[in-house]
Order: sequence, then structure tokens, then C-alpha cells
Amino acid sequence: MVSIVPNNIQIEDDRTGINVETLKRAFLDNLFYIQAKFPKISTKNDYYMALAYTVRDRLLNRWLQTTQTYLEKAPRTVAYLSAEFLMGPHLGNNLMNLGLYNVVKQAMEEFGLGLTDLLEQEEEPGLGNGGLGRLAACYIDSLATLEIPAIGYGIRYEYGIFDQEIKNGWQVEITDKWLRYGNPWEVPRPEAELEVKFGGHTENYTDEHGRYHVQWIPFKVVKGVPYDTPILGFQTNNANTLRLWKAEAPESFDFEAFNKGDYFGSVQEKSECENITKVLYPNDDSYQGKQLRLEQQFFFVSCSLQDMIRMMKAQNLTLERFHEHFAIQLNDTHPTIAVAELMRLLLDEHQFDWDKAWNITTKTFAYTNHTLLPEALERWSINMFGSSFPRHLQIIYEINLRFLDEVRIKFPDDGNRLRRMSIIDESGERYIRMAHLACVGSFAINGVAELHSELLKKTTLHDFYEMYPEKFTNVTNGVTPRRFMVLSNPRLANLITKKIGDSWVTNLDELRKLETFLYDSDFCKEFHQVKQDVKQDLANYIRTNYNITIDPNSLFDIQAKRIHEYKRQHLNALYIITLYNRIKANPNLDVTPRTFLFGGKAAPGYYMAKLIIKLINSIADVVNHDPDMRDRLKVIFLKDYNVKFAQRVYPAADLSEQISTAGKEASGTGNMKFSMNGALTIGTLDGANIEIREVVGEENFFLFGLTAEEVLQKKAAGYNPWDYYNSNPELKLAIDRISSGFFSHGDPNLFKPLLDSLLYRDQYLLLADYQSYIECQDRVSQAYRDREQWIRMSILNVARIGKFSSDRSIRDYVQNIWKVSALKVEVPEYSQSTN
Ligand code: GLS
Repeated sequence: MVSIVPNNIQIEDDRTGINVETLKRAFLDNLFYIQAKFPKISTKNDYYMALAYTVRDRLLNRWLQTTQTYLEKAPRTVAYLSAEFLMGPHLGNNLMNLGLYNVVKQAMEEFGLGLTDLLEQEEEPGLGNGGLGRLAACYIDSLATLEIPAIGYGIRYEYGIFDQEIKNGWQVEITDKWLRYGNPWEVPRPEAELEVKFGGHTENYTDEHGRYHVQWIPFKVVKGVPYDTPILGFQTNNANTLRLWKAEAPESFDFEAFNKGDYFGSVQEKSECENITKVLYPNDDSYQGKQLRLEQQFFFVSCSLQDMIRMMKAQNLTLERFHEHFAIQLNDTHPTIAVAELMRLLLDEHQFDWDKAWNITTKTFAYTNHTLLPEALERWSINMFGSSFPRHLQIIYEINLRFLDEVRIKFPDDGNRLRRMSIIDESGERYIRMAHLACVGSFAINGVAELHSELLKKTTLHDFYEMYPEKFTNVTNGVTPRRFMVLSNPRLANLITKKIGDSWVTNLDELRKLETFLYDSDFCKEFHQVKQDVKQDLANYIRTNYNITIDPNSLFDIQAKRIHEYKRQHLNALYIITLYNRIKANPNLDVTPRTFLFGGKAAPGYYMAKLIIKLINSIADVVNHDPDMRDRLKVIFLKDYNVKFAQRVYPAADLSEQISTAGKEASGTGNMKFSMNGALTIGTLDGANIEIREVVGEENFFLFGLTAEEVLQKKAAGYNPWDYYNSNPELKLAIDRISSGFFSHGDPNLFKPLLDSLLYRDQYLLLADYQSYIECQDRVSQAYRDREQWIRMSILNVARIGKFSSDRSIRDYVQNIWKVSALKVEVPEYSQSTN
């Protein structure tokens, strides 16, 4: 193969060399020539940037070689369309994947710089809300590691998920200015910009062959500029591309308006265009029908599809084979307008007839559903949708017409079914149901855990399952062990590697070998020591940042995830109050010391979630200052939970709280990350908890609560939370403590909305699950006292978690949905790393 590096570039030069001396030279060079600084006046950030560029240089070779290989071989490619990619910091991950961690650490040390310090400096790209966005990031990692040709397409939000501060116990949102100091990992590609149309109207015309066409005359046109980030696999040469689109005005000014003196008008138009990619909507598992959000979705989808078409043209491939060249995954319904946009591009811009275009479209898309919560199912009012996308509305009507005909054939005389399945909801104000469009327009539909996929077939998408049973499948989520074990928990990773070699990093099932050491007391001791050391690290962090001392010998009980009523952080809070009440009633009670740690953001408009944060902080205030607790009970709400911080938190947990109401959490992925790091789970039979329990063994998992089916039955039978309140003295006492104003400086009203919602509705059945939960928690406390047994349970969690590697999930997608093959990329000898 022809090398893309010209022959006259030296093999071991400052941009590729990987020994300490070359790295140091390159670092100083970047400090000087890119940051324009010399050491005396350099900030920590300058050093971070210099190092980031040094590392990026060593990536480029693989990245460009990958691009060239893909260009030459034109392999079938996965396009992963996602409105969110919650990547987390890049530097550490790239060092690990390149195998440069240790040598760079040494190089920095020789300059008197700590690598950990520099890593801390990176502002993470928070371009996602939580599980869904982080899943996309794990999948992009696994795709590269498995050497699958793939592109991630998304939005380059100027402001990602807000930073969270806590003031007086309340969440305060701060704008996330992640691009403030520049982003060394992205490469803007202004030369590859594309145009995206919005608004306006359509016109019909007939061409010279008498064929009828539609033309979309837009009201405005926005430019999409791609920003590319290389995503290197672990110890592979494949570096795939994450291509994020930024919206810009087509011209910097409307010069006509400018010359007429309307200076502000012309600037305003520019900023209106740029608004499209300004900010990430901060809602997880719920949606707001905002026009700008719809425009964001269309914007990145249109750019991405046009980009794919352009690539095929550049490779002289015919669009008739679009579906053979690309498998496009729709990450939830957010990019689903792609079904209509691909149809439009094929019909209107490339003159395909309907049947041909529809055949291509429905062989291209696959749809992943990520939630059953009704408030998260996207639907767009016809008026709003039509005003921005008049042509797409026509196309969707046509798709629907033809689809309903199919339904009529398969299920004659079933008017209710037609109404239920229609892509257009006509029960009141008319809406487009995006999940229906996704089901009709895709060849595969999957849920993200076994239970979730089953419930989809039984409930939310039941009609579609009856219509197209062959489309339905399950792909249980997974997470990358590179970031969430090797990078975030090097102590554990090193211990494992010492025992079983390092192949587990890319073949997580190998962890099973650890079971051999279950009764090896030296190993158990070392394993325990790792956990203690990591807990000590977190304790130090908390002491420095919160001025609170916590005891690493106490049980670290952690619930870290978005704040949502269905995730039931307030059930956890009720247990804390119960423990508090017990100790108050009997100060000498022999309790297992616990540190309760919470982390997570609430959507800014989600009042109840914010009140839950306030409640936790208010409980913490009382508990942490009560001398009767004598350090047996501590509660801390850790602010601004993000990927960077999550990497500190997962390794330090003894207990992982996965306590959602059964049937509500589609999968969960934090549950996997905790378990991988040796935490035991206390959880319901919900989402992936069920499968985690299956593999780690029921005796190594603390189960409580109603099943999904029991939840439905209970609701159907007329659930009354008061029955539980009145008949359970500990529960009553816990709730009364809150309502008395005990945690709110005597104010009985502060938490009233939360308590009213529990006592009068309790949609998520906290009261019904309370007794089962506290009994289970008491078993946890008991179990933690038997240290040796606990360590063994913890080891078994690590040893048996292999299934939840995102490598397995991606293999499932590859084999069952995408049908793509790996393509190895070769790079010249000199840039192969050694460690
Ligand atoms: C989510 C689900 O709520 C999670 O259970 C799931 O693990 C995640 C990834 O599949 O997707 N859906 C969503 O809208 N946000 C999520 O985190």
C-alpha cells in the first residue's frame, strides 16, 4: 500500500517519535509554536494544550491512514447518528489507546509536571445528558477497537450540558463554556461545509420528459461546517471519525441589509443561524416540543446524509447502492427525520422514483429505542413541523398513506389499529409520532436490555411488533472497559493483569479467570487493598473540595445518575432518614457505618428533581452535624457529576444503587460500570439489572422490590399509598420527619410538593417498595460486616461482568443488524508504540 506520509518526512521526527527525549522536545515545540508561550509564563492549561497537541500528532498518522484505507477499499460503513455524544476527556484515553501513558508520564515528570494534574486540566466535551449520550461514546470506542469502519455523526454544541453548582442546597446551572480555551482534539473542515434548508414552501414542476417533480423553496439556508475528532481504538491503528456539525450563516453578513443601514438585522440573521447548534437541550428521558430542537435534529441529519452521498460520489459509487454502503443507526428518535430527508434527497435531488427511494431508505436505517417513558416519546405538532419542513411533511404523509394501506391489507377492518399505528396522531391537535416513523422506515428495531425489548413488543410498540415481528431484536447495552476500568481504575486493572494477563481489556469474558483466585487469600487481600486505596483517594478529594471527612472503612453507598423520580433517589433518602431515626431512638445502636454519596444533574425545568436535590442536601446538613451520629452516618451530594468525575466515583463504590421502579429504566449503564469495579448492586428487577444479576449470581446481588408485572398489577388494582403510610411505622416516621420541617429549619411547606406527590399519587411506587428496600439495605449492612465474604462477592462481580463490555454489544449490532466487516488499517513501523 502507498504510504500517505511523503517519503521525505523523517521516520523518527518530532511529530511521531515516542521516546522520552522526542516527546519532551515535541512538547516544548508545541508550547512555543502553538501556545506561543515559554515555561516561565505558561499556565497549567498551556501545558495541557502542548501535551494534547503532542499526543494528537501521534494519532494523526493512524487517522489519515484509516481515512485513506477506507477511501481505497470503500467498505460497508456504520453511520451512528446521535444528537448526543458524551465523550469525556480525550487526553487520558488517547494516551492509553496509543500505549503512551507511561512514557509521557515520565517525560512530564522530567519537566517537573504531574500527568494527573495535566489530565485534570481538560474541559470535557459534555455533549450529552447521561446514559444515552455516554452509550454513543462507548460504542464509538468499541467500533474503533473492533476495527469496524464507522463514523459518528452529531452536533457540535457550543454549550454542552450545564455545569452544576449547589447553592444553599439547591442546584444552580452554569453555562458550560467548554470551548473557551480551544479544543485541541478537533479539526475544523470548512472546505467540506454543506447547506441545509429551512422553512419556505414547495412548488411542483414537470421536466422535459413530462415527469412530475417537487421543488423545495426554502425560507432560509444555513451552513453546516464539520468538525472532526479522531477516535482511536485500543491498541489498533483504526482511528474512526466523530464528525460534529456546527451551524453558521451562509454569508457573514446580509450585505444588502447592511448597505441599507440595517446593520443589526443582518447580524441578527447570522446569530439566528448559529443558534441552531448553540446549546444542548438539558433533558434526559423527556422531551420538550421546541422548534429549535427539531431544527437541531434536522440540521445534523441533513448534513450527515448529504455528507454520505458526497462520499459515495467521491468514490464513484452509485447511489442505487446507498444501503449497501451505509448502515445508519438512529440513536433513539432524535435523528428520525432522516427517514424523510433521505427520501427527499433521493426523490428531489437525485431523481429516484418513489419505490426505488423507499426500498433504499428502508434497507438503510435501524432504530434503537431507549425509553418507554411516555414523556420521552417525541411527537411534533404538524403546524410546527410543516412550517420548518414543508417538503418533509408531504413525504411523511405519503409514507403514512402507503403504510396504512399495508396495515389494512394485513389487518382488514381494524379502524382502531389504523388510528393507533398511524404516523400522524389525529386524536386532537395533530402530531407526527417519530417512533412510528422510525419503525416504518427501519429494517431493524431494538431495545437496550432484554426486559426493555420485551416490554417494547408488549406495550409501546406492540402494534408494530404484530405488523413486523421480524424487525424486532434486543441488543443489551454495554460500556467500554478501557475508560471505565483501565483508565479510571489503574490499580484494579494492574492487579487483574498481574493475575491473568492483559487480554481481558479487549476480551472482557477473560475476567472469568479471576474466579480461580476466589479463595487465594493473598489475592483477596490485594483486591481489598485496591478498593480501600481508591476509597481513600475519593475521601481525600472530598476532604479537599467539601471540607468533609469521610471514613474509607465505612460502606460507600453510591447513587450517581441523572435525578429523576423514576430513578427514586428519594427512596434512598427515605432509608437514610430511617437509619437516622433509628440511631436517634437508640444512640448506642450497633450500625454498620455508611457514607451515602449522591451525584447527578436535574433538568433545569424539572422542579421535582430539583426538590429531591434540595432534600438530599437538607438531610446531609442535619445528619452530618448531629453528634449522635458519631461518624456512623454521612451524606454528601457531590456536585457537577460528569464523565470525568464518574471515573473517580465508580471505582470507589462498595454498593451501587440501581433502584428504579421496575419497568421504567430501559437498561442503565452505570449499573455495569459499578459492578465492573467491584461494587455490589442493590437493585430492582429492572433494565439490565436483571441480566447483571443473572451473570454475577443472585447471591452476589441485593434484590428487592416489585417486578415490572407486579407494578402494573398494583396500579391496575387501585394503588393507594396511604395504606403503606398508615401501616408502616418506620415509613410514617420518616415521612413525618420531613413534613414536620425537621430538615427545613421548621418550614413544613418546603418539601410539601414532594410529599404530596408521594402520598397522593406515588406514580413510581416508592411507598410500596419501601419495606422491601429497607430490609434489603439491612441485609447489605449485615453482609458488609463479613469482610471476607463481601470481598468474594465483589470479586465475582468483576469476574463475571464480561457480557457488559460494549465490545459485545457492538458485535451484536454488527452480526444481527449492520452486517459489516472489520477492516484492519496498517501503519508504517516507526509509529508503532512499544508499551
Ligand atoms: C436512556 C435510558 O433511560 C437508560 O436506561 C439507558 O441505559 C440509556 C442508554 O440506552 O438510554 N434513555 C434516555 O433517554 N436516556 C437514557 O439514559
